[in-house]
Amino acid sequence: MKEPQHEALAAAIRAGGAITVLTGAGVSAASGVPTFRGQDGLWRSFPAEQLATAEAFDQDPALVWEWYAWRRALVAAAQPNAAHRVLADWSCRPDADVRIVTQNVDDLHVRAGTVRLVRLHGSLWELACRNRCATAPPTWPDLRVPLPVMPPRCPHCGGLARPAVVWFGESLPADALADAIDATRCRLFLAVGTSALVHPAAGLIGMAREHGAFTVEINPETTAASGGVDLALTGRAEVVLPQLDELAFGLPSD
Ligand code: BJW
Repeated sequence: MKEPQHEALAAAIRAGGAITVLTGAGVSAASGVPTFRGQDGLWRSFPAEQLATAEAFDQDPALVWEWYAWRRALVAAAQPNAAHRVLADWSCRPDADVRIVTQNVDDLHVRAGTVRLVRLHGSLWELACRNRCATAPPTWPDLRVPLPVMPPRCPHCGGLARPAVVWFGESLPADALADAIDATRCRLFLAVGTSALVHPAAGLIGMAREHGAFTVEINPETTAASGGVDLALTGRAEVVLPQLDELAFGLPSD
């Protein structure tokens, strides 16, 4: 990758200053985690929009939990890929001001060692009481695969537990959204592996541009964001990010 635009982007990454990277499901594709809206994204022919809602859960908690149990097993067996590792390295550079804002709930950024990570849509590895009972904490970790009881129960009130993720129609965690909006005040904003269809996350790209950031998309496909960014790089995250890393810092990250 020696095109002038890649060299220029690598130079901008090397130059430092505030850099924010918004990630989506495409970043985990090379780890074997299906995207939501890709050809492999359907689970038993259900689009995510039909399962990732409180209404779907209340109608058929066993079905929705089956989807999450399948995804938890798949992610537990997966490993962070080269894209996660490069972003983790950037976030750890002592001279860097790099924040990663992710829509992903798989926690592969966490497992890659990312610091300054904002998780907009929660985590597959945390549960919450569906009834929001007074005695349960807002969320609690549960890494067990498989879960011993399906659907899992709230240990405090005995009612149903739910995955602590953000479903359609639900508000994002206020602190995470505030951190993400704050991160749009940056010099360089990269949107990697997201279809940019789901709001408010998708709106962060335009917000960053309004704040004067140079905005870049990295995606093998054209997306809802492609026309509105300063530079759209066509390619897979696990290929393009290591290339940029090598151009910027000289050493392959693997
Ligand atoms: C690769 C690759 C490789 C493949 N390398 N790339 C404004 C306008 C319109 C609607 C709304 C709006 N504001 C709010 C809404 C409503 C709604 C919404 O956005 N709807 C749209 C679908 C129209 N948003 C909400 O309800 C949000 N809540 C909210 O705003 O509350 C206030 C409110 C409520 C009601 C009305 C108004 C305001 C909550 C959104 C929660 C999203 N939750 C999910 C599920 C999380 C839990 C779970 O995982 O089960 O989050 S949905 C799903 O989509 C998941 C993802 O994080 C999210 C984004 O998907 P992502 O990451 O972009 O994945 P894909 O599959 O779409 O794309 C993958 C991309 O990767 C593709 O482009 C590939 O090409 C690419 N790719 N291989 C790089 N190797």
